[in-house]
Amino acid sequence: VSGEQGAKAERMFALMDRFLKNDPISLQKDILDHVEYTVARSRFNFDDFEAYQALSHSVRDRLIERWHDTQLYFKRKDPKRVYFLSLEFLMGRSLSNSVINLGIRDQYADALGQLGFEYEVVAEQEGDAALGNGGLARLSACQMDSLATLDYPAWGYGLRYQYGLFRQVILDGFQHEQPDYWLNFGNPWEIERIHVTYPVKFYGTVEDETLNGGKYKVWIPGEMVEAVAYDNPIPGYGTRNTITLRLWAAKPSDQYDIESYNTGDYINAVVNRQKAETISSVLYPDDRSYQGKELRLKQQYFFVSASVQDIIRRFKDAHSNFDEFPEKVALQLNDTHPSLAIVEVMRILVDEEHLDWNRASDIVGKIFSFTSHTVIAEGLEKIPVDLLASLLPRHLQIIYSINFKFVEELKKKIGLDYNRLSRMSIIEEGAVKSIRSANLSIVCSHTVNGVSRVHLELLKANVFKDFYELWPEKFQFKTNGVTQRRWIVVSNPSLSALISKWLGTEAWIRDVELLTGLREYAADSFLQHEWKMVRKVNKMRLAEYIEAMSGLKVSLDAMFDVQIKRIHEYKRQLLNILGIIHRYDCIKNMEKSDRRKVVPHVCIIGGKAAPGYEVAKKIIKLCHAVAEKINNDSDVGDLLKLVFIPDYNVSVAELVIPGADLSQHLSTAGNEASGTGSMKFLMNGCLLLATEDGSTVEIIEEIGADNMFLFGSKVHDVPILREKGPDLKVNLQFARVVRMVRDGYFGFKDYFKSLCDTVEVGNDFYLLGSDFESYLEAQAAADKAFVDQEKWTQMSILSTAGSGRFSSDRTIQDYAENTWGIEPCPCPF
Ligand code: GPK
Repeated sequence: VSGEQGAKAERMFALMDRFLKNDPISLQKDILDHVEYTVARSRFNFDDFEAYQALSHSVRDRLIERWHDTQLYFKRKDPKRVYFLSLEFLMGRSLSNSVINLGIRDQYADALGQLGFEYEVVAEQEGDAALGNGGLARLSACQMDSLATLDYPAWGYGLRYQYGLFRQVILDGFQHEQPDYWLNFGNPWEIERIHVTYPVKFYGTVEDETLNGGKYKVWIPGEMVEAVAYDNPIPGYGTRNTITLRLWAAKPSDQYDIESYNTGDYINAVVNRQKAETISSVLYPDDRSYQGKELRLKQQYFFVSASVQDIIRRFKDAHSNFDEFPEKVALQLNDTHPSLAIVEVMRILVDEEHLDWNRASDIVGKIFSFTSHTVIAEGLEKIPVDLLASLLPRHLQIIYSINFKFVEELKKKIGLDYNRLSRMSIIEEGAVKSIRSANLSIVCSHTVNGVSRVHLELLKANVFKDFYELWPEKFQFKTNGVTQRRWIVVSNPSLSALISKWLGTEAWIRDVELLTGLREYAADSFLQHEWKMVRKVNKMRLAEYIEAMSGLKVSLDAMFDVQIKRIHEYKRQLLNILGIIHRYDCIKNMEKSDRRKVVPHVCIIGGKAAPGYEVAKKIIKLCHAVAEKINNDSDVGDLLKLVFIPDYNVSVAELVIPGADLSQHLSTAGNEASGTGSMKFLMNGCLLLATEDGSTVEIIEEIGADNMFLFGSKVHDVPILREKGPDLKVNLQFARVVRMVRDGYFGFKDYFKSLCDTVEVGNDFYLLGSDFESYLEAQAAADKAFVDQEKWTQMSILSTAGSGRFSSDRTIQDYAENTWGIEPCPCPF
């Protein structure tokens, strides 16, 4: 830049410290400045939380520098970008992740130390950002980290809920839900963009309009709210690239009022205006049942409309011809929740940009890709037509048109097979006429992805069979992955240091395949010794947490045996608890002299139940009732303990996973689309006890079946077993433990009756009874392996060594190359 502009830029440049410095003195000064000017506390007197606030603002400054440079660079280069649309992002804490990705963790730890604070204690002050439910939402977060690290020009789009996933409080062993008003303590990780706003319309009518001889539809809305952008910078590791997660918040609109002010009731008019904000107020806490609620549909459309407007605005800043749109834009639908984006793009192109229908639909077909995360048909989302007709009348018309053209084409290909036509139609006729979001997504996307190999096979064979037969080339899979930055480097710093020491490099943090280099040393007694020490320290940390939380003292010599994930019948936490009852029963009936041979277990279970999911809530209560009995039985002592970890979330996972010896993944085969928790345990050298479901099948290929404890019916057995009906040869051990619960051995006899009914012969949909024997065998195999600590440690090292394929870096690179068609765009400087 030259001339006046250039002179101005130069003067600005000279006035600013370019860039912020990261030496210990500069960092200390920065922190103290933020204590004084941002937090407004005295620099002579501030506590751990205020230190956290100041520290995070100082980190934020550094993030912003890189974020500006990256955004400017992307703008200049104008590469094809991917827009990742997801209704849920489970980000957890940001501080440690940021300083590690920025490469300044140790410098900050030193700086804080000089100021008399301990880094770990300060970092613990941060609360979790829990804008999601479970695996699907955490996957989005891991993928954002990989997108940034691999320098892809990517944007995440979502909703800025004021209330995240509920806090789980346990009272008398029962789950209670409390609101998570997470913004109460401020959020230094977001940048409010008060000028980046878009109007989002709802309700109203559609009218015809003639303009320059063309006929168009005009949507006259009945309500309008404003979407305001909140940008969350996402730093990559080992790169300057820092991308954006843009979350939308709803605000009342100034252009259009919900309530007219003419009535003279000013106070009520203002109060009604404020209701607009409810759209982004609360996350739905049930991730699998679709209730056809208006607020949920409003949330979906709200975030999708704002995102699409933003994407089109950015495109139009640099281009005038929409035929170039697919060369610049890839839109990724994270499950069907954002599927209205398809319709919104159509609406804007046709109604507002006045493209003809075929041209618009051609563009749409080139930009969308869709990933499914579910296996079962009942899990597929449906939108009642009545609801859509009232909330988004124009979108309903567009969906009808899309469907009409699709069905016409389909008839040409498959003839008048009405059963098949009606199965494939986007519209479901029936008692409640509804839109099948998955059908809409498949019809309008160029690619449909599954989240593991078996998942794709199941989709092809079952729920998406008709579509697979029609368009086999559309269907792919990208096995899920998790980010080793958060799941090793942040959560397990000592293991991370040990790995780097033995590999002689930190390069695995970006190039995780290098972990295979550990295989060479798996039998090395020096590595084994150090490995065991690291694991012991992590177990100690976990034991301290358990004691602080529940008062229970646990033995570090015991096997820490963990199952943490959302509570669902298909994930079979009940199988685990029944197994624990069996273990308890065995110990009680054993000769005292035999007890020496028992491998002591600390069984740890954690997870939230959806507030309306009765069976899941009973499982939580049963876990507490059993724990109460076992933990107070002095006769059993350290041989068996059962702990329920309340309020399981990302930061609890970061603490629990590194301290686990064994982790359990018990889904009935064919029910878990992928599973990602197992990958985090694997990276941390925890052994898996699992069914051959979802991504476990691929984990077996990578680390070998002899390096884990597998059990249970296989994917293809399950339908046969279900078909076959009640198994007359009921496992006696299973019948006995269920009977113990039924008979009130753990109290609450009446309350547990319906829970016991779910696993009774003839009713046992998730096949706990049929898998019980094999489950106990796998448990016994794990116990046996644990006795040989040398062998166990070797298996543990081999688990970490084989975990590289399960990095989200691999998943994202595959998406980038084979689904989105985007290339890295590393920011220089
Ligand atoms: C799948 F369908 C859903 C859902 O609503 N929520 C959710 O967390 C999970 N998922 C799957 O259950 C896991 O198997 C999978 O690993 C994860 O999504 C990410 O794909």
